[in-house]
Amino acid sequence: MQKNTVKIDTSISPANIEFSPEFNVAITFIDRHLDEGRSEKIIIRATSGEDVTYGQLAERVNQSGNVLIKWGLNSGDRLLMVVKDSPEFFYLFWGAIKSGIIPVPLNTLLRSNDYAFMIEDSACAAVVYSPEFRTEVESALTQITKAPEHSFITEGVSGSFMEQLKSASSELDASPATATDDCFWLYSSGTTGRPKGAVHCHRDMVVTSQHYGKDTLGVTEDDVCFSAAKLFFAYGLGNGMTFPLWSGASCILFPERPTPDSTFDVIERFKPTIYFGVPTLYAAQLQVLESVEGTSSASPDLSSLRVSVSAGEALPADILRRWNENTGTDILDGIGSTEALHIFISNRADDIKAGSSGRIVPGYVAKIVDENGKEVSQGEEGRLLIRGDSTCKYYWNNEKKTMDTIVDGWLNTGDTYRQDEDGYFIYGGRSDDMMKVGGIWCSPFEIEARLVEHSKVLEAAVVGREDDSGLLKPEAHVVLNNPEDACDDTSEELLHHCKTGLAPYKYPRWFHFPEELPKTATGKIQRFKLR
Ligand code: 3UK
Repeated sequence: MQKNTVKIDTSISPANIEFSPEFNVAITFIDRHLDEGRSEKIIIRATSGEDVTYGQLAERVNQSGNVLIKWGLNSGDRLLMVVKDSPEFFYLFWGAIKSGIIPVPLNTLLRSNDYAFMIEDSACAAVVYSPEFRTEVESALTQITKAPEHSFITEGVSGSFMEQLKSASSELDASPATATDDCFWLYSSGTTGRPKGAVHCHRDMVVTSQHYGKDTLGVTEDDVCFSAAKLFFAYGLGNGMTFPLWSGASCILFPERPTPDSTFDVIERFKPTIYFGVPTLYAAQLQVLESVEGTSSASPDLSSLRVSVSAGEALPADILRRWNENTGTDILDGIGSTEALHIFISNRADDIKAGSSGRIVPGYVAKIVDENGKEVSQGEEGRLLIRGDSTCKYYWNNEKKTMDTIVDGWLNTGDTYRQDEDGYFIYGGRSDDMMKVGGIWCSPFEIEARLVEHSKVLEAAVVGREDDSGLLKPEAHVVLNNPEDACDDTSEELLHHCKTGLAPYKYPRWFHFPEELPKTATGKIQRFKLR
């Protein structure tokens, strides 16, 4: 087989994917399109107004790789990216991979102490960030003892990455790699401890894009993908970047906060065929759709959509039903994870069961086991383990978590599942205390830790409680030093305290002020009693 190529045999299911012995994934995702005649086709439509063709993308990826090399980055070095959804994200990510540098896209909603941890944990050679995230990133850089050698702003200042890119050479040879060499990382949140860097290899994006993107979702060259979930999430990275690239399709990049109004506006203006959201956003969008019904305001025009996708947390059956009623199209719920890179159990356009996560995606194997690791019988709940060729090899710098999570090639999802009588997978909650809020990890311990920093708080317990749409949100039970402080003003004060110290989505939606918390004889808080 020719260097840097991949052979896909779709005559069998799951499709067989064969990699050439030397394989750098940037070639098949970026350079391949020039040989396939797509140079003039638009890959990126940025909502800021900029369009990028496949030809321009390939050229700028090469220029980007050359800038990174000029900065002194070497093969194997980590490049942390705090970058908004924009063409630069593509240039940096693929320019790094093509030159053997490991890009690590980070959640742009985090705070300086989170960034400080990841800068130190990754021992990265450089951090690159959009001007919007300057305050938090620069503050992180001053907090750490050993700052990375380089830090750069993507655009808008003299000497920025984009400025340097313009004068860089557009010739770049791919750094030699194999399909199973380390390629990029994604950080995933932990229950109590710090985020863990999931290390993915060159083949992983091919595997998810083929087995899920093409063979499950049916992305074709004619599709236009719009992901409300940002590129730094594994979910958004597939939806908004690797799936369109793999199929020769296009994507819409929207750097702002996804709200019902902003997402409807993007859909009306850019006419995507596939929309990728999360349950909380679908619930908010439905509120808008249902409130304009019977009024004189026009309903947003969503007629370009052929299908939508939901992931991040379970999609309540009622949201699917109402979306279908309001738009005439379906939402395909599927469960994925950062460790698996994308969705491994999913509904399909021709096979939907509302309230379920669907069936296994071809190319993956699932089993549901009891606490002794023995498979449970059909219908019984247990812990979901999966296997497939896109799962991360290990967590960086964290052997213990790696050993707990990846056992004999099986990935422990940490989720409780059962298979119903028809074989559909039904979500039954987490096996740890973590919760998903708006599809994003939220650790109750982290919110509790912030609450107890407040001078009025003695102790706190945070649990997940379902809102009106059946979606989990944090609820705080706070014991005050002075019980007489219990009032709405204190709730407001604590809310403000959380919103300033934590990522903006990690705040309790409800406050209660009990006199004490339920505890075991040994003093452990009994969260299940609060739930
Ligand atoms: C939960 C779901 C029920 C579940 C993700 C699609 O969410 C993604 O990755 P994360 O690492 O979280 C993984 C965990 O989230 N979850 C995700 N989807 C569902 N629970 N129904 C669902 N449909 O606890 C899982 O273990 O943030 C989603 C694609 C790529 C992803 N990384």
